[in-house]
Amino acid sequence: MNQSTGTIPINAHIQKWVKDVAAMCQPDEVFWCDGSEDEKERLTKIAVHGGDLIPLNQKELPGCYLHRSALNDVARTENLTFVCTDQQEEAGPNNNWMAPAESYEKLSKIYAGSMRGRTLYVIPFLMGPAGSRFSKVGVQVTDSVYVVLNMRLMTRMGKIALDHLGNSDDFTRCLHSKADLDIERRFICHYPQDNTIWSVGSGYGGNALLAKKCLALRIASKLGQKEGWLAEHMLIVGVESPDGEITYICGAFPSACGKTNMAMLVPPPSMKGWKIHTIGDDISWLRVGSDGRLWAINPEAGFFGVAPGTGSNTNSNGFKMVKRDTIFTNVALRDDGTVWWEGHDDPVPDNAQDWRGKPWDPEGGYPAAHPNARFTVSIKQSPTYSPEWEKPEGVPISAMLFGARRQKLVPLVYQSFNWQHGTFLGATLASETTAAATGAVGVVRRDPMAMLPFCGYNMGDYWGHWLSMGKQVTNPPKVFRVNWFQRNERGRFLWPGFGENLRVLRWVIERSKGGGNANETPIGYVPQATSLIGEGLDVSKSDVDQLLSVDRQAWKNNLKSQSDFFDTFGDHLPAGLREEHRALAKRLNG
Ligand code: GTP
Ligand code: SPV
Ligand code: MN
Repeated sequence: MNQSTGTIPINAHIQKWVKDVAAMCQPDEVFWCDGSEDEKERLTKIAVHGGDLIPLNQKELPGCYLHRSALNDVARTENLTFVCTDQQEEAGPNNNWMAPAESYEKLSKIYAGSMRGRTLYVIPFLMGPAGSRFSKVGVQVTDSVYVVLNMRLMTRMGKIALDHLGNSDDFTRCLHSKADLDIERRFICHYPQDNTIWSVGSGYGGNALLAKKCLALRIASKLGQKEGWLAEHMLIVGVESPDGEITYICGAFPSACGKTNMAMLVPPPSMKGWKIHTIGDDISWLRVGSDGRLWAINPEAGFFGVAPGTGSNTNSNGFKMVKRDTIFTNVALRDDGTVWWEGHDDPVPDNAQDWRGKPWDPEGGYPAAHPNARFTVSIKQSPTYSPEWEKPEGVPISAMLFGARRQKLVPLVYQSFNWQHGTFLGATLASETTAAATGAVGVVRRDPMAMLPFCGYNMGDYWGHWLSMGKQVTNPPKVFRVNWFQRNERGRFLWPGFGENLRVLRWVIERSKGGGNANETPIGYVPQATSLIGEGLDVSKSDVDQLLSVDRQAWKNNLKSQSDFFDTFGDHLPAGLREEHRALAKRLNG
C-alpha cells in the first residue's frame, strides 16, 4: 500500500489513526489531501473518469459538474442515525441509541475490507476561522472522491487545518465508507465521548459530509454543553438599513424551510437602501462575548443548498451563484449539457434526463430534479458574501428567529417576552416534514430549535443548557417565531415570502432596539399590521389580518400536545420550560 504523506507534515496522532483505519478497510492506496488547486484538478479528473462526476457544458457553466447519487441514497436517513453513549438516557428520547461497544463491533464488520480496490482519502479540515477560539479541527477518511470534492467546498481543508491543529490530538475522527451503499448496512453513528463519527453505506450529503451535521451539530452540540457554548442549525445574516447600520440575525428553520434563502435575501424594489450580508446559511456556533452579548461564527465554508425552487423570482442571488464552480447533485440534465430543476428560470425542457439519468417525460407527473436535489458551492461565490465570515470573534447577534412550515395557527411573526420564553418558543417548534430526510413529507412533527435530527444529547439537557446560557448573556438577542408558510383554504400561500421577508426583519430589528409597534397577546408580541407592512406590498387587508391573527381556541387545543411532548423528557425537562407552559395556559385561559 502506498503510504506517502506528500509534502505536508502530518501529526503522529493522525498518522496512527489513519493506519488503524486503513488496516480495517484495506484500501489499495492512501491519498493525503492538502487542499491545493492542483489537487482539485487531479481529483476532478479521477471523479470524471470513475463516473462520480459528469462534466457539464463548460462554456455555460464553467467548473460545474453533475453527480447522480444511488437511487436509495438521496436524503439524510434519520432512522439509521445513532448517538452511541454509555447510557441511553444521555442520548435522550430525541436520538436513536446503540451501546458504543455493540455499534463499533457491528460497523467494524461492514468496514472490514470495504475499501478494497479503492483509494482511502484523508481530509484534514478546519471548522471556523483559523486561529479563532470558536474553531475545531476534524479529519475525515473516505473512499468517495465526490465527498472529498464537496468537503473541499464546504470546509477549510488541508494545510490550514493541520497548521491550526499542530501536534494536538484534539480533532474529531470522522470515518466514512460508502461500502456497498446497501441501506440494510447503512449506519451513521456518533461517539461524543470518543470525539468520533463512523458513517457507512451512504454517499449522500449530511450522511457522508461528516463535517456538517455529524460534527458541526451532533458532536459540537455536546461539546458546547461541556464547554459553555451553543451549536445551532441557524443561518447568520447581516441586515444593513438605509442609514448604514448592520444588525446581525440568526435563524433556525428546519431542513428545507428557508435558511439559505434568507441568508442571501434580495430586498424588494420598494425597500431601497437595504442591503444583505451573508455570513452563513446552515450552522452557527455561538459564544458569550466579554460585552455580555452572544457572538456567532459560521463554521462552514460553503453551501449545500436545495436546488428546486431556486430561480430569479425567488432567490436571484442564489441562482447567479451556481453558474460556475458548482457541484450539482440529482438535478436534471438538458441536451446541451446544462442543468434544470423545478423552479428554474428556463421553461420546462422537452428533452432532458431526470435526476436518475432516464429520459424525462414532462407529462409524466413526476419531477425532473429530485425534490432534495442540491448544489455545493463556496460561500465566497455568493453575491452577498460578507468578509465578516472570516472574523475570528464572529459577529454580535441582536435577534434570533425560530421558523417552521405551518399552514395554519402560527402567525407570520411574533416576539417572545424574554429569553426563557424565547427558549420555550424554540422548544415547542413544530414543522411540516420535507424531502431533506427520507420518510413522509408534509406531516407536522415537533422539531425543537430545528435541531430534532441534530442534537447530539438529551434534548431536555439541551434546553437546560439554553436556559443557563441565558444567565451568562447579560445582553441577550431578542427571540422571535416566524412562519412564511400560512395558506388559505385553497392552498395558496398568504405571504409572498422570499425578498418580502425583509419587512419582517425590519420589524424584528426595530423591536430588538426597543422600538416598533406591537400588540401583547397570550403567545407573545404580535406586530401591528401597518408597522410591519409599510409601502409597496400588494397583499390584501384580509390576508394580512389572517397572517397576524392569534386563534386563542386553536392555541388552547395545542397545549396538551406541548405538555405531552415535554413529558417524554421526564426529569430532564428544565423547570423553566414547565413554568412557561403553565404561564401560557394561564394567559390563554385568562
Ligand atoms: P437545509 O439546507 O435543508 O437546511 O434547508 P434551508 O433551510 O436552507 O432551506 P432553503 O432556503 O434551501 O429553502 C428550501 C425550500 O423552501 C426552497 O424550495 C425554497 O424555494 C423554499 N422557500 C424558502 N423561503 C421561502 C419563503 O419565504 N416562502 C416560500 N413559500 N418558500 C420558501
Ligand atoms: C439539512 O438536511 O438540513 C441540510 C442538508 O442542510 S444535509 O447536509 O443533507 O444535512
Ligand atoms: Mn440544514
